[in-house]
Amino acid sequence: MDYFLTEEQVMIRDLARQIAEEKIVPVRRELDEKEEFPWDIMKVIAQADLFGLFIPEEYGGLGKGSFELCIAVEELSRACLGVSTTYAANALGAYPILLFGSDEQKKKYLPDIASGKRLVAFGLTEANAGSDAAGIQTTAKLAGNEYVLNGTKQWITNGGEAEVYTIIALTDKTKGPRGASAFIVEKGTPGFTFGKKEEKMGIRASSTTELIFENCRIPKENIISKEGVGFIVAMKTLDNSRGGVGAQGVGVAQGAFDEAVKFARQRVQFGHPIISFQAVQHMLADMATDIEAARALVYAVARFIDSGAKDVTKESAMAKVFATDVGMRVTTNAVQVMGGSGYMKEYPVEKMMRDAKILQIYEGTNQIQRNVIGQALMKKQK
Ligand code: COS
Repeated sequence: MDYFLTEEQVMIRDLARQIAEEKIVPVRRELDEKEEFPWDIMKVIAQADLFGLFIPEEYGGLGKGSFELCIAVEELSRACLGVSTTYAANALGAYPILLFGSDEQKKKYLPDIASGKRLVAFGLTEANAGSDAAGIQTTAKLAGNEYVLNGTKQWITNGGEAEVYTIIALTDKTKGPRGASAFIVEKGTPGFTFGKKEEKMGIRASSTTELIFENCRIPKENIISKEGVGFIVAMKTLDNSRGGVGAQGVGVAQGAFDEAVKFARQRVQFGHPIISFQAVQHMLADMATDIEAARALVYAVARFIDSGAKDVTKESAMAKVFATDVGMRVTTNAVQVMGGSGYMKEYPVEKMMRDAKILQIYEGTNQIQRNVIGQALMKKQK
């Protein structure tokens, strides 16, 4: 379907598609098997200027928005969710600075993020604070001109590989979410180390580690905004990034669908290509419809975010939940259409199905997204 992209948006899409086809597809299986971080591909993405898409020009970016970011994420996700997660998590890590950072912080960090010189990661989740994000226990105590951080963040995408970390920690333990604050912590700061790299079912090219803070002292100026607004920083960050997770769902679904159609045209059973059987056609028809509906919603929400709308919480949750459920459903059905072949590593759809599962879990489970949508509906009724 024609989404009336501008010439520039078509260029971004084509560039991301070219990187996906030429640089990612040939190595995705190996990256998955070896759990290898895709540094070579990150360098290509940096050279193509795609890290700076959503960063304002005054801070070295291209000055585009969520929409362009979603287009790039979708194309990379068509080839490999492990790679696209690495790329998209960088935006997630940058949003706290972009949305709430001071001009000095933006000047200091955003140009390197835009150029791809430094990767960023976002640290909110902890062992006992996943869906219950307000339950974090990591603390940041002011001591003179420094904050002292203690605690452990869990399952942090780009952990160990990123140079810059945006971290949510409690400056006042008695106040719950209102006692949380956001900080910038650089790799190499004494007292800041990484746990082991997690072994995952999917997105195995991406890095996932613990972040361990033991009396880690950072300059007072590294607080983002001010004490007490860390939870808002985290929630607004997620409001901005969840559409991108939706774009990952669209991309992986499209990638798996393309494989399923190609296979169904070639595979002959009972004397006919299996695509000629109505049972297969119906599955493919549902997959195609799902993908188009998900894409339309993700694009609409990304444009809504870029319009500067104040409250996008409900809509970004809708894009995330719908498009990632589509991602799971379509990849699962692509395996089904391809039968035994779909289950084999020789074809990419088994990896796509494994990869897609995380989309229903990270950046807030799809059950939490439904809570968020429900809460918003309740508020509107008041
Ligand atoms: N924008 C601005 N403020 C928000 C907000 C948003 N999107 N969502 C919540 N808040 C505010 C609330 O208004 C409330 O403020 P007050 O204390 O001033 O009233 C505060 O934050 C706490 O909100 P709430 O009471 O809804 O928090 P809960 O403890 O019930 O938790 C959340 C609900 C939103 C945290 C939960 O539904 C959620 O999203 N969990 C998933 C977290 C997540 O995505 N983790 C992934 C980690 S990053 S990969």
